[in-house]
Amino acid sequence: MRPIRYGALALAAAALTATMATAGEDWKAHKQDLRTELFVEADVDRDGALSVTEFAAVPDIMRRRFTEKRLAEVDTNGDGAVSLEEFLAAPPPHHRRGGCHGPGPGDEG
Ligand SMILES: [Ca+2]
Ligand SMILES: [Ca+2]
Repeated sequence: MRPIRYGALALAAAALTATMATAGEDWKAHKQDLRTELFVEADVDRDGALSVTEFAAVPDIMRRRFTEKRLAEVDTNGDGAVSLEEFLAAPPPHHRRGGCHGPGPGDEG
């Protein structure tokens, strides 16, 4: 059995922790960017704030974006529509990574 070099092990653990922290920060920044995009799209009158009407439209915008992304995945021939063959060939949304609750870390568009 090889002797464990704790120095190297500690360095590897520190590197892994740093990598995970960076990935976490990247994900946070990515999520923040998506939320900012959502805000900008919802702010229809461009006054830098969401009125009740604009704020109420946020779930619809999210749903539309999810649907567009999902359609693009299922539409394998890229004609902008889902044929019966494409529909039947696609796994149901809840079988995908991230499920029906949207993308998680590592799910890139
Ligand atoms: Ca506004
Ligand atoms: Ca198609």
